[in-house]
Amino acid sequence: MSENHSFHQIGEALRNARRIGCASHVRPDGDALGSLLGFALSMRLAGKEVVALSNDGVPWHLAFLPGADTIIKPDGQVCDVDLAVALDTATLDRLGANSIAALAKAGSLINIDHHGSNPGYGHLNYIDSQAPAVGEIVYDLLIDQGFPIDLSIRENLFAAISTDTGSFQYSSTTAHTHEIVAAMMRDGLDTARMARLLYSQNPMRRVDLLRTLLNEMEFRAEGRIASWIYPQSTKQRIGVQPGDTEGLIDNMRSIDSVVSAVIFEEQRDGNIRVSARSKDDRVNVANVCAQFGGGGHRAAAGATLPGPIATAATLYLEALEHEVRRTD
Ligand SMILES: [Mn+2]
Repeated sequence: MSENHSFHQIGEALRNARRIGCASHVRPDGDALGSLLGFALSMRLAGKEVVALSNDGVPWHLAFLPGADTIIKPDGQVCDVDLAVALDTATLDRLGANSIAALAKAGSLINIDHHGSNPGYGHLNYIDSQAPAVGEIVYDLLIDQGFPIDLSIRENLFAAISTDTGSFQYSSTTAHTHEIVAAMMRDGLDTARMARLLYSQNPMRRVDLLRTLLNEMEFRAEGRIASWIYPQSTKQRIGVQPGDTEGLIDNMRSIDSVVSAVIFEEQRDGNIRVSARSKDDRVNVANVCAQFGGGGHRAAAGATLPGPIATAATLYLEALEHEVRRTD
């Protein structure tokens, strides 16, 4: 991994830019869109023309984020920008083909991320694998470089930090994380309101999905591994929307015997998307996912395997059980 550039170097590049195109990863989560919007809104307040891109648009559960209506779902057209910024995106291709095409005219690329596997694909890179959320890095950057922060920016950065820390439960959460939130609260952020918008707006079909998961999940390795097979047929029966699976895996992760939880999700193209979690520091799901060409964090990682789904699940679970049994 290349050496990080300083906040000052990144700040200089941002100050010198006229039109900034920013984007985060495909299938966006709270950190992807919260850090994207927190950053984009600040740059707009700083007088920049800003295009905020999300290759897969905005899922229903994050549409309440302030400024979410200004996010553009690119259609393959090139944007007139002189500087590109990638947020929360471990590899360039994770921006998505249309976002990459949209940013093709940018003279340089800033890469701000917290995935340890990020190779440093930007001209300027700031990768902090200790940061629990990119929203935290964006907050520190904006403060350090004196960029504007208003309430809508605080709300987006809180959404980013709250979701990527599992509501401040994961071991990645630090005193600094809480200090940032405390500072934002002193400046008017209503965290209870944000928590309600983030976590208490489940549509009934998501309850149906959870019911199905609880009925169908399976255990192995003395209950230390919980897994669920999630085929297209289940999606169609329930009428699942993008974003409905967000946080679903935590219901398996929360079981006392479970150290690792995994969901096998059949994509429309027949490939199987694996989402894995670990709550034991000795069990590294990023390593297991890397065996299948994926990656991520020790405690939260993913990979894509070819179908059929039962074969993919068998292969992955064998590797995961091996990783779990290493701790015996
Ligand atoms: Mn993230």
